[in-house]
Amino acid sequence: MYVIVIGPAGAGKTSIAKKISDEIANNSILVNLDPATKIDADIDIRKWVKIEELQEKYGLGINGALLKSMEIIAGMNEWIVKDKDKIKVIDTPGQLEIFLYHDYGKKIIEKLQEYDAVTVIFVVDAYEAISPENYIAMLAQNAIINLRLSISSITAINKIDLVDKNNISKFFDRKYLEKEIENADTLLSLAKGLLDYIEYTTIYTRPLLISAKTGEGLNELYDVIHEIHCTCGDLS
Ligand SMILES: Nc1nc2c(ncn2[C@@H]2O[C@H](COP(=O)(O)OP(=O)(O)OP(=O)(O)O)[C@@H](O)[C@H]2O)c(=O)[nH]1
Ligand SMILES: [Mg+2]
Repeated sequence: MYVIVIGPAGAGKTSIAKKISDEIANNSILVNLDPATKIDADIDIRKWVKIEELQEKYGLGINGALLKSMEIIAGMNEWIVKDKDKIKVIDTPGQLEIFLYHDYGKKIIEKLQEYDAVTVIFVVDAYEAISPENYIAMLAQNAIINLRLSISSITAINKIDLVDKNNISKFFDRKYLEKEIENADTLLSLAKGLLDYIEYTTIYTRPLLISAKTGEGLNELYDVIHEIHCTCGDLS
C-alpha cells in the first residue's frame, strides 16, 4: 500500500511519515516527494529533481519551482517503488494547493494506483482545529481533497500534545458542534450546510487525534488506513 501524507506547511507531515515508517509500519519504505527538503529517506526525489536547480533553469521563485517539480514528478516513474509487500510512506511538500488546485496530485495518485492501493492522510495542526468554525473548515477541506483526488482521505489532527484534547474531541458529537456554531458569531446556515456536505462527501468522517512527537494515536491511524481498504464503508 502507498500512504501519502499531505497537508499545509508545518503541520507535521514529515514527522508523521518518518514515525509511521520507522516505528509503526513493519516492512516499510519512506519516500521523500518534497524536492525542497532533505530528509533521511529510502527513496529521495531529490536524486532526480532539486528545487534549487529548477529555480535556476526556469528562472522561477520557490512556489513556481515547486509546481514545476510536481509536473515533472507526475510524469516520471523512477521514484515509484512497486513492491506490493511493502508499505510505501510518501512525504509531500507543504504546498497544499498542489493537491487542491492542480491535477498533479491526482495524476501521481492515479499512477500509484496502477501498482498498489493508495491511502491519503490529510494532516492539520491541532491549533487550527480548536474553534468550531475552524474545525468545520478543516473537515470541508478534507472533503474537497476527497473530491479532487477521487480518493478517501483520513484527517489526522496532529500536535495533540500541545492542546487540550477534549477541546477538539467534543466536536465529534454533531449535536454539540451545531449548538456551538449557533452560539458563535458565524454564518450558521453555511456552517450547517457544510456539515451535511461533509457527511455526504467524506467516507471517513471522524478525524483522528495524533501526535508525531509522542506517538499518541499513530497505531489507531495505521489501523484505520487498513480498515479503509478492507471495508470502504461507514467507519464513523
Ligand atoms: N509538539 C509537537 N511538535 C510537532 C509534532 N509534529 C511535528 N512537530 C514539529 O512541527 C514542526 C514542523 O514539523 P514537520 O514534520 O517538518 O512539518 P511538515 O508538515 O513536514 O512541514 P513542511 O514540509 O515544511 O510543510 C517541527 O518543528 C516538528 O518538530 C507533534 O506532534 N507535536
Ligand atoms: Mg515536510
